[in-house]
Formats: sequence, structure tokens, C-alpha cells
Amino acid sequence: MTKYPFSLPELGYNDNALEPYIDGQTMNIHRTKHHQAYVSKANEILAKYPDLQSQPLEDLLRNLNNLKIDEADKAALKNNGGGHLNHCLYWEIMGPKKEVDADLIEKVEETFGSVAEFKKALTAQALGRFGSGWAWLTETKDKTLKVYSTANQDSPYLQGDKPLIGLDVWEHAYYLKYQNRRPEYVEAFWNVLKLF
Ligand code: MN3
Repeated sequence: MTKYPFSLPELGYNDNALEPYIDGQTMNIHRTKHHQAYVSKANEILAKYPDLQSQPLEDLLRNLNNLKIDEADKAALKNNGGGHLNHCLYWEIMGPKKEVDADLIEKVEETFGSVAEFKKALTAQALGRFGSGWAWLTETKDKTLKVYSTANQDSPYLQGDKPLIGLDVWEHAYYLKYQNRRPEYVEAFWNVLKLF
């Protein structure tokens, strides 16, 4: 659960720990500039609505349509609150050392047939997303696993799903090292995803 006031999480590893797959400069700018901007903006919005400050950000996004707030603030909360949660997960699931999640692998195998098939499915979503967005492995309300992508910073919580793996395919996540070569970045991601 993530509550106001939001803050930039520490990485559990150094900026350059994911090299050569993701370079240190990208990691540093991505977290301390891009992610920080989402944190600051999300805080600015909630500063206007004391009633909402005690609610987890996950719940605010789940109930976004019903929030009694200004429409422009609603859109900004979707973008910046989503941006904050999406990035927290992204930093968390990566690392220089594998911390394999055996339960998740078992579920993935049940759902997709094999880890290889799952990787194919997530890769297809990551490469098929036109423009900026994310590719996701999520758990739906009925506890089934689903792979899809969202545009911009749209969070799976908006549709009531819990994100388990999030792959950032905004150019800021890979442009310094890979330029236009998103497929190479997506392939590299599997090396730094610590859960598999
Ligand atoms: Mn990003």
C-alpha cells in the first residue's frame, strides 16, 4: 500500500548494477528525474484533497471514476499516481541477482503453458504497444493471470487488476543505450527481471 505523501523509493541496488542490460545513466535519470516528477505531481494533487490523503494510492486508482475531484486533477492523478506505482514495481522486480519466485513461476506455467510462452506473450505486448506505455503481467480479481499492455502511465489498478510484472516501454527507459531498438531492450529485460 502506498500512501500520501509519496516519496521516491530507494533502489535496492546501484544505478549501474543492471549493466550491461540497462545502463547506469538511464537508471539514474529515469528514477531521479522521470519518476521523481510523477511523485511530486501526485503529491501536489493530493495536497488539495485532505479527505483522500489517507487512502492507499492503489485504491484511489481503482475508484478513480467515482472520486469527487476536479476532472483535470483526476486525469493528472491517473497519469502521475499511475506513474508512481508503475515505477515502484519496475524497480522492485529488477535486480542484479535472481530471487526466483517459485509460486509465480508455477502459476505462469499453469496459465501460459511454460515460462517461454509467457515471455513470448509479454514481449509481444511490449513490442506491440504503439508509442509510450507498459506491458503487464497482472492478477485479476478472480486470481487469474493476464498479460496485456496499457498506454501512457495507465495502471492495471484502474481496471481492478493487480500488477505483478511491469515492463516500461517509454523511450526514456531505453533510449540512451538502445535508441530506437526497443526489441533489444525488451530482450535485455529478461536478464534483470529477478523473479524468473
Ligand atoms: Mn518510465
